[in-house]
Amino acid sequence: IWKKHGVKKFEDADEFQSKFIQHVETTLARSLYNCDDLAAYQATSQSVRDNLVIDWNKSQQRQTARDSKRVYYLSLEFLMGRALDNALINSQDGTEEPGVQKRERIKGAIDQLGFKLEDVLEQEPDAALGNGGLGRLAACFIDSMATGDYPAWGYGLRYQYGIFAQKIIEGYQVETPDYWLNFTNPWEIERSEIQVPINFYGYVDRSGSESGDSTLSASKWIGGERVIAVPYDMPIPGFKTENVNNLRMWSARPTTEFDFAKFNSGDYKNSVEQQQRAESITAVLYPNDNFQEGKELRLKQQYFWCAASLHDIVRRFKKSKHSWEEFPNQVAIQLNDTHPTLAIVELQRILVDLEHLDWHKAWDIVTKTFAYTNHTVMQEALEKWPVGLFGHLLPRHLEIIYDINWFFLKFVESKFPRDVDLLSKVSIIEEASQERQIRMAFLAIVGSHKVNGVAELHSELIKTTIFQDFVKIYGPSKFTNVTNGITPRRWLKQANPKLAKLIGDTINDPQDDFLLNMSKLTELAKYAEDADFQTKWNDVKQFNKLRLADLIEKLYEGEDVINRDHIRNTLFDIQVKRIHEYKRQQMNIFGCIYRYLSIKKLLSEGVPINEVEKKYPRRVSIFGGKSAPGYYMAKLIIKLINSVSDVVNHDEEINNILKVVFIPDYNVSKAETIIPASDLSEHISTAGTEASGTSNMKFVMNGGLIIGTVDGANVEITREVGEDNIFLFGNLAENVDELRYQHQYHPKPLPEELEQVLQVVESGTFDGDFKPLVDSIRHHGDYYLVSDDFKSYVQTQSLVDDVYHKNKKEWLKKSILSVANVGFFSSDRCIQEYADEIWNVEPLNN
Ligand code: 26Y
Repeated sequence: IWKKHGVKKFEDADEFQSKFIQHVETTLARSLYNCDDLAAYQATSQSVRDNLVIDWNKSQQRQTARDSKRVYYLSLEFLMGRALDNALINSQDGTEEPGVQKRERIKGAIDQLGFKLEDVLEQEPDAALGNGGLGRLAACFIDSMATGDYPAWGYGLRYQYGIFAQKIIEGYQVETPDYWLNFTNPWEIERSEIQVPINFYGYVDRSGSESGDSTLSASKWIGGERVIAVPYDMPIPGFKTENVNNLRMWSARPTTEFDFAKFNSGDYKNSVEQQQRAESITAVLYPNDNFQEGKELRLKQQYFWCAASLHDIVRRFKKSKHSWEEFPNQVAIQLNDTHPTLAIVELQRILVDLEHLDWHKAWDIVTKTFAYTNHTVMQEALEKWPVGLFGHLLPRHLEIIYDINWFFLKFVESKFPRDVDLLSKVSIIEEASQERQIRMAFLAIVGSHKVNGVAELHSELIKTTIFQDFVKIYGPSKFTNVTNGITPRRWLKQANPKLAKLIGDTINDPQDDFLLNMSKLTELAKYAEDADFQTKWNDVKQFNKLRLADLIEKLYEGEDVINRDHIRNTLFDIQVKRIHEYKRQQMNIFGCIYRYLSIKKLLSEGVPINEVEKKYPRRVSIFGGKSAPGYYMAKLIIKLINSVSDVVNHDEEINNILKVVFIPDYNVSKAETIIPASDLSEHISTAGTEASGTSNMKFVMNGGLIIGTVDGANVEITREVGEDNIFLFGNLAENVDELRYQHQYHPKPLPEELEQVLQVVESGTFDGDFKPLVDSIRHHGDYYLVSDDFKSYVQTQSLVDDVYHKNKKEWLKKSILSVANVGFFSSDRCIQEYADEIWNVEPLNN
C-alpha cells in the first residue's frame, strides 16, 4: 500500500504548477485571488522543499544502509543566506534537454502563474545565523559536502534572532533585532518527537563509585537545571546529485517537569519564569567576530549545543551495533574553531560516566574522532573561560578537563623532563592571570588528532607562534593546512548568472559542468586577448554595475549617487566585510580622503576639471560591513566613512569624479549583488592578521581584481592567478613585530601623505569626533601599521588607475585570466582535502 500511494517529485513545469496551487490552497489556506508575492514565495518553497524531502529521505536511508563513516561539522554559525534560488539551481540534474535548465522551467511556470521569479526570490529573509567568514565558510562547506555525496551533517543552533540588522542614522551604526522567523520558515522541519534533556549546574556525586574519591572512574553528575533540546532540520541539496544532506539546528525549550518544591512553596509564578528562561539559550547569536567576551550565556549555548549534538551522534552510532572501538571508524567530528570544544569533554564524559569505559580507552576514542580548525592567531579572539564560572555551570566537565590536563602534562614531562617552563606554557589551565582560565584552543589541540589552519601562510604562522610548543610536543604531522574555498554554485552561478552563461557558452558547457569541475575554466585563457570576447566580458561587468547602482539608489532612497552616464569608465572599488581595525577599513577611507584632497588641490591651482580627471579618473569607493555593537573603534570607522561620503558626494566642484558610498546592512544576499559588480576589491589587512579571507576568492571568481597585502589566502590567489594579475603592496608578516617595536621605542614622523589626511580629519572637515582613531596612529603605537603601509597603498592605487583607464584591454585580460585560474578556490576541492587528509571518508555513490 505504501508503494502504491508513494509520493512523487514534480518533474516539469506543469506538475510544479499543480503543486504550487495545492500549497496555496491547502498549506497556506489562501486562494489564487489573494496570493501575493510572499504567498507565492511560500508556495514555491513548499513545492521545492517537497522534492528535496523525498530525496532527503532516500539519501538518509542510503547513508544508514551503507553504514559508512559519517562526518559531523559542528559550527555555532551557519551564514546560509537565502535558500530558494540555491535549491532551484542545485535541482539541475543534467537530464534536461540542452539549454533548458530546471530553474528556467520553474521560472517560466511561475511567470504563467502571474508572478516574477526575481520578485518572489526577494521575499525570502536571509538566514543570517553567523557573523562573517567563519559562518559563511560553514555554509559553503555543507553545500560542497552534499554536492560531493559525502554522508555529512551540520550541527548548529537555531537562533531566533540572527546577526542584527544594521541601520545607519546620522552616520552611526544602529543595531536592530533580526527576527527572521517572523513568517513561517518553509525550509525547516521541526522534529518535536526528538527531545534531548540537557543539564546545567548541580554537583558531582561520587558516593556510588568503586574507587572512592577518584574522578577518573564513573562519576554521577546531578544537574541543577534542565532544559530540552529540540532539533529543526534543514535539507541541504547537492548540485547535480540526488544526495540531500541535513543541517540540524537545536532549539531550547522548557521541560514539562513539574517543580514540586516551588509549587509547594506557592511560588507558581517563579516556576513559570524559570521555565521561560530556557528559551533564552537559543534566542540570539552573539554578534562578536574575532573577539571573545566570556559571558555565561554564551558558554551555556556552547554546552547545550555540544551535548545535544553528541547525544544524537551517539544514539545513531549505537543503532549500528558496532563496538565502541569502532567509533572513530564510523564518526568524524570537525570543530569549527574552539566554540564546540566542549564536545570533546562531553564525549569523554559519556564514555566514562555513562558507558563505563576505562579512561584511557575512552580518551583514545575521543582523540581519534575529533579534528580542530583554527581561524585566527589574534589573542583577543582566542577563547578562555574562568575556572569559577565554568565549574559552577559544568562541575563534572571541569573535573574531566583537569584530568585531561594532568595526563597531558605527565606526557609532556616524560618527553621533556624538568622543563617546568614548558609545562606552564602548554597547560590547558592558564595560571598567569588573577583567575585561572581554561584555554580552549589548547584543549582542542590535545583532544584532536589533526589541527588545521585555513590558508598556507596562516597554517605556518600557527606552527611558529601560538601553537609552537605543541609542534615540539606532538611533532609537525599533527598540524596541517586546508586552504579555504567557496561554493561556485552560489558565488558564480547564482550571484552572477550572466557571467556563468557567458562562460558556459564560450567553453561549450551548456550544462554547467564547470561548476563541478572548475579546472575547465582554464579554457577561458585562450580568449583573454580576444577583442570580441573582451567586449562581452566587459558588458557583463557593466550589467552587474548597473544592478548594483539600482540597489544603492534604493538604499539611498532615490538619491542618484552613482552617475549611470559614466558607469563604463567609473572604477568600482569595493571593500565589504566585518569592520575591524585589523582589516584596515580606516586605511581605505584615509586613501579616499587623500584622493579627495589631491583633486581639490589641483582645482585650487586652477587646473580644469577634465585635466584633473586625467590624473584622478572616475572612481566609486564602496564600503559595507557590520561592527560588533560594543566595538567602539570599529563604529568610529563607520562614522568616518559616512561623514567623508557626505562631504565628497555633495561637493559639486569635483563633478562626480569621486564618490564614497557606505552600503548599510551588508549580508549574504546583498553580497550576491555587490561582488559581481566590482572592478577592484580591497583585502588590505595588516600582514599576518587575516587567517584566510574568503571574499577575496568570491571577487576573483566574478572577474574583479584585487588590491591586497601579502596576507591570508591572497598569497595563494597570487600563486594561482599570477603576480601580474593582482595588486600587492605593503610590509610582510615577518616584519610586523619589528615594525611594532620601532613604533614603541623609536617613533618616527608620519609619512607626509598620511600627515595631510590626519590633519584634515583633525580640523573638523568631517562631522564627528575622530580623535581616538587619529590617536591610535599618532600616539598609541599604530598597532595595525597603517602608517607603514599607507604610502605604498596610495602608490599602488595610482597604478590601478593607470591600468584601468589607460589600458582597458590589459585590465580585461587580467580579469579573464584570473577567472580562468580561480578553480583551486572551489570549496569542493577544500572538502575533498578534509575528507582525504583529516576525516578519512569516501563519497557515497548512488
Ligand atoms: C570567540 C568568539 C566570540 C568568536 C566568534 C566568531 C571568535 C571568532 C569568530 C569568527 C571568526 C572568523 O570569522 N574568522 C574568519 O574565518 C574565515 C574562515 O576561515 C577566515 O577566512 C577569516 O580570515 C577569519 O577572520
